[in-house]
Amino acid sequence: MSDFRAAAEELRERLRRWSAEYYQEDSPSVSDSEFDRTLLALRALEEAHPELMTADSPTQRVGAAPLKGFDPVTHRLPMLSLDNAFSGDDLVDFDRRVRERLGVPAVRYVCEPKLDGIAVSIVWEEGELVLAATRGDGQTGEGITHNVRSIESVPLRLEGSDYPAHLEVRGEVYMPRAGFDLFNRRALAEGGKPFVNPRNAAAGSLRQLDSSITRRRPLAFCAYALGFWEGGARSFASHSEAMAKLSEWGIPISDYGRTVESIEGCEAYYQELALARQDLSFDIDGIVFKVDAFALQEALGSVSRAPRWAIARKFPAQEEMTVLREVEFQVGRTGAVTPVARLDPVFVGGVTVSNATLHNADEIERLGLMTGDTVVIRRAGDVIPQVVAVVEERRPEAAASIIFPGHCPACATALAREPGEAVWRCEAGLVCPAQQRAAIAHFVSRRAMDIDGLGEKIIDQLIELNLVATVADLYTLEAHTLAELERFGEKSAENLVAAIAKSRETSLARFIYALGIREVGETTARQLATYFGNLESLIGATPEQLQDVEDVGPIVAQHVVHFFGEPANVRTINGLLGRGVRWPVPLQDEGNLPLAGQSWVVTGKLESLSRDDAESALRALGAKVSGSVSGKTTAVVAGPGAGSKLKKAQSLKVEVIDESEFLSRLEAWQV
Ligand code: 9MJ
Repeated sequence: MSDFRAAAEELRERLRRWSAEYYQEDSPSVSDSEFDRTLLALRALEEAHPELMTADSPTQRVGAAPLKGFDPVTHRLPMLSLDNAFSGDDLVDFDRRVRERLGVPAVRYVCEPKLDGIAVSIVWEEGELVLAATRGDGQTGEGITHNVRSIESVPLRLEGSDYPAHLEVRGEVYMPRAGFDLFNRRALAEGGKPFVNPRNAAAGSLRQLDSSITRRRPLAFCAYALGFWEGGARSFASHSEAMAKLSEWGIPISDYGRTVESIEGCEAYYQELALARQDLSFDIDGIVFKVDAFALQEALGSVSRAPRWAIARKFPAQEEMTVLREVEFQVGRTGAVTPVARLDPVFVGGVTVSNATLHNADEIERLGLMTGDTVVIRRAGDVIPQVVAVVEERRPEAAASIIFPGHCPACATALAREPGEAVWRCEAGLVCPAQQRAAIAHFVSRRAMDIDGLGEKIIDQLIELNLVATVADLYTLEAHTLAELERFGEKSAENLVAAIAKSRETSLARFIYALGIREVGETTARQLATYFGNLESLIGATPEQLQDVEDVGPIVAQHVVHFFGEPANVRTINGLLGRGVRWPVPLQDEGNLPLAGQSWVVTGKLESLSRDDAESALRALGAKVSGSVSGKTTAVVAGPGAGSKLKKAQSLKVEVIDESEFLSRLEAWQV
């Protein structure tokens, strides 16, 4: 028994310490999910042993006690927090409870992104902003009127005239991502301490006693609830109606709010936003679902901390903390030396991460990183994991400085750095085994020559045994030689030879991309292929001619000229052509293609074909496919989950079509 008591007290102590770091110091030393897990553990313990419950347990509180230095503000209605759902099943349970209590077959819900900032209450009297406060412990918050007044998007005076005499609105103050990046860059440049994430940045900015500091922070506000209101002729039947009204009065509301007729709509909305999440201009950590009708909200009521009529479904955490064990220095295809963080494995953004790129020496310095440090890892969507911050409070005694090597770790050539560049390079070229290996790995990769079955381990063996020195040598490999390699059987040797043979039939664009010319990615390779039409013209092109190609500037032109000026590269190309690598000569004049001269954008998730395939189809029809919407965009193909690109298209009045319309047009164009 006393063991449980001691365990509960220890969990409470830990949570109190973390709460203070989070709410008072805006500098948490644990991730949100670690905090949530600990809180859940304590709650489970208290539920199983109710005699252990204490009145001041962190499980009984909504947020934090008011900070000193700010006037306390008592909320006329308590400011509640939200219960969490962590799965689709939790959401279905929520809906079932709601329907059973109300005795109805289906409920209309409002869906809203859950902003990751800090909750505030703002009061307008006769249309004038008179008071703003944080949530605090839900009953009493901190008066932060001056600070909220300094936020641009908060109206000091309401528009229109039909607002209640006393209007309290609740919402979130948050820092949009762009502002956060800018703010942190500035803080670092001025020798200050960056914030770990936009939420802490917003909280820290709002809790400034000096509102001129708040004014300089890029904060925004979004309303999501009515608080206490009275006076005037208005009444509101539903949340969605109230939000629309707030917007008319000039109060910012979410652009992404939507009403749905049942829980199935909630699930679809969740999936849509989960996809669009990474393209939003602000951080969200989940979706909030609310019963729309106020009469039904009232009938459902609240429990101590949270309303019964709302729930927040959290996304899997995108940030976690883990320990940096060591830094390895990898030499890439172009000789660039990249530091790679080796981490204690951590589950973040839906996958287990044990490596993260550190980009370059400047980045290590910017982060102030040492081995042994606890670091914040972020993995958003399918973006590669990043180390975004160091938790200095957790630095162990034995932490060690990270020393960037002066020589290539693969061939010992002294590293060089061009003026103004962040990257250190090994300039040994294909003499360096690391670059040789990377060049071959790139050449065979799926989007280049697409040779299946040639992993890095096999490439290493081929180089070591002197079977392959350049990519042209791949086409001389025979099955019986390959069968001798480690972990290779006759069958896999034959498969690899067949895959190599098949790759001989390629396209000019893939071939150019596969060569691995610096700064020539897939798009540039495609543009070069389209513009020059054949390899001879490209090899003979002058820098001026190259710069006539879209997106090719002086630097890329220089890299191309330099590449073809290297006799070794020309020898390799001749070797490839001599061994049968070829591509079809374009038959059709580009200008006659149905979408010639048009620019298209594909966004969101498509059902019956991948985004890549949709883009390839458009290109084959002569269109240029772009990653961003502008006034020059001809049309946008938008699937579910389309976010900022769709909005931009709508605001620019660019034509937007859905997948089924796109498919029927494809059919029409292809005849
Ligand atoms: C956030 N954080 O975006 C609520 N919230 O409603 C939204 N929070 C909320 N609603 C009632 N969209 C209590 C909290």
